[in-house]
Amino acid sequence: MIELHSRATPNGRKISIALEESGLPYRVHAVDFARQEQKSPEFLRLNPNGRIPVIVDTDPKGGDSEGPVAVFESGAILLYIAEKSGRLFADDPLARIEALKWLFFASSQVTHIAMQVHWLVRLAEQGKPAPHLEDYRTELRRLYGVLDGVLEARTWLAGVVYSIADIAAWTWVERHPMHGLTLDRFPALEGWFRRVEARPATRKGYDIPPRAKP
Ligand SMILES: N[C@@H](CCC(=O)N[C@@H](CS)C(=O)NCC(=O)O)C(=O)O
Repeated sequence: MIELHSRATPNGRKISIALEESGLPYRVHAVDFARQEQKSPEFLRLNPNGRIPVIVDTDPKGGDSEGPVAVFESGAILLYIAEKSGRLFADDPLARIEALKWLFFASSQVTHIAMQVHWLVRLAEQGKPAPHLEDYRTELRRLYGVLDGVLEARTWLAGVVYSIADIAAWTWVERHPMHGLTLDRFPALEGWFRRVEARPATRKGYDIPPRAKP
């Protein structure tokens, strides 16, 4: 069984969406940021970086480990889910490299620049200084252009197979309205965005764990 410790944020959603796609059984543990549960000693034993998402596989197969395995960093968790389920990743070695290229691009470039924009927009909303917000927005728009370029000739980021690379990029592109951006100038990206959005697993995984009603 996979135990998912998460929250419905862009990085957390990557994992709930991938788990829904994978068909693997899992149980959800909502992490309460208001109570700083992600910084508790118990959580830090799972992820010393004190951030969600984290999974604990109580029944890992392969490797030398006999006990549960904890995995943190959304990109590593996505790979773990793809390997364990045999889904969301191509079989052919070259196609796997193609998926890895875009998984790393999404997990590093897109995720980190989008996170900068996210936090700066939040600061601006609170009336606080948000230095270099426009610079980060410009860079995020440039990254949208890179995604748009590759998607002009393909259905999914890695080619014909829907993969963990698509999920890793989608949850951050999904925040474009909050980030003050549109997809209007990126028709291929917009088409891909709608295709991922329409998948039943995306719809279901998006609200896992459900946000507490205010
Ligand atoms: N590089 C990490 C980033 C994880 C991350 O930043 N998670 C955020 C939520 S989206 C978090 O836990 N924030 C709470 C905190 O920083 O205390 C990953 O991809 O898993």
